[in-house]
Amino acid sequence: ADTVTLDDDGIPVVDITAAGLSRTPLQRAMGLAREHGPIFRRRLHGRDATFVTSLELVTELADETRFEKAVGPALENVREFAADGLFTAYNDEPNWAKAHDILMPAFALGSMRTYHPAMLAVARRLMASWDHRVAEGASVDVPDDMTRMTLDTIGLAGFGFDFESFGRETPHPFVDAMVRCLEWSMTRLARKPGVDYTERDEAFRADADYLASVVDDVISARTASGDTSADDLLGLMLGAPHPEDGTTLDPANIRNQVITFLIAGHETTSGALSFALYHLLKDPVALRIARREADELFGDAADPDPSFEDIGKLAFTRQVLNEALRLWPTAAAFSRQAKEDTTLAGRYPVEAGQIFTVLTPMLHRDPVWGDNPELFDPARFAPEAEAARSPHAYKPFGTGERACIGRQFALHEATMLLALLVHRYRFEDHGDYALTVKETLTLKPDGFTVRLAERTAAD
Ligand code: MNH
Repeated sequence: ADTVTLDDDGIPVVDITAAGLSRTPLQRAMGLAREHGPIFRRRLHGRDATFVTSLELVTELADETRFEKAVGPALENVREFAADGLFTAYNDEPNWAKAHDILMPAFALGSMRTYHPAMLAVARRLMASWDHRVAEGASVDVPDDMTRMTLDTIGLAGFGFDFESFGRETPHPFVDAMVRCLEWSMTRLARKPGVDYTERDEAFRADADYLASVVDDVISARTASGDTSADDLLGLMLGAPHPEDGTTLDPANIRNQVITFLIAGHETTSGALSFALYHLLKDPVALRIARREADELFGDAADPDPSFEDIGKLAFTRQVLNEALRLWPTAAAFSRQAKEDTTLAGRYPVEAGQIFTVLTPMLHRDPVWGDNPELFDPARFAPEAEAARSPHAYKPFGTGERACIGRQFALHEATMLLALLVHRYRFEDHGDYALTVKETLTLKPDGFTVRLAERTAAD
């Protein structure tokens, strides 16, 4: 049983040491928020983490004059294998601003146009694989295949490197090693004092070394080709001078960036697509609207050939993704620290450096979302509805200067794939799937399979 006390400021302190951290710490924290309110401290083996969930508090934490990104305990663990890569760099680490400035052009709108053909090519790989499944009457493992798709996409679009995930029975070993490294980062938070974790740490080190060896393959494939003209992510990392001081990234940092982008560039998008398909499977009305939108764009084409501009027309499909990321933001927490002594919500004194972790799925269930926040409803992201709501009510990509750099990349890739899939297939909920969410630092539907059929005139 948890022990609950109040600290001097009236914030509930929930000691969960007796029960320990479950295999689903994020969902456990969601439960604590439901019970103890919009701000609470979770205490585990004497270590505290402060979680916040309300629009009121997050609006303040998003104020960049008073708060900034914190590399919280979980990201400190990720630093063990991503070091000063963009995601895990400290704000004041010079390589953050340097890499940010050098890599920003790769995420401008014009760059999405250059990634579009690779994204479409990989979407077609997925459909070719699914067409075989249709012919066999077999089901597909949705998160596994979404991971194949997003890994191949970031590999090809960002690095000109082909993971060939659809040619494999099981996911590329990069994925398994990465998942174990993320799991290690998550479970390390739950360690009990006095227990020997050497074996786990050695296994982690072996996985991290393997990830680094894949990174070396990716880099040497490019350097061996002698191609220095590519303006993709890797081209910028290897050769682009900083716009102001003309320096380039150093080799150690390049490795950290490659590993960061290979992971950040596919793992969360894969989960987002999986949750979106799950919700479409369970919501025939939304599926019908998404399908009509895709049909209007693609007509009867057996193999549609969407242009870059076409994807911008898939407004409802984009709303489906937004809504899936509302209920299950796949990078489900981010942390903020005070830049100076301040007060939160006019009543909680805060010391400089103090860290708060935003529990995004609960922010996304704040009363601002109405009285049925659990309901999947893409209409919440109709333009009028969005305009009427605070921008701080929705933070699946984090906030401020350190928000997600790959947001447009993810949304372009995912919107296109979702539209192609609803255009091509009928989905059968053959196992009457009940959602369980698996946590490996990021979120994915666990054991989610569907059976596919070709669409008929009646669909
Ligand atoms: Mn992404 C930062 C969520 C797709 C690369 N990303 C973040 C943050 C969130 C996030 C949340 C902020 C973390 C923090 O404040 O500590 N990202 C997502 C989600 C998706 C996603 C939910 C897909 C859906 N991200 C992508 C893709 C890429 C990418 C795709 C690359 C191609 N993300 C990053 C990088 C950062 C980041 C790099 C760190 C940016 C910075 O700190 O400068």
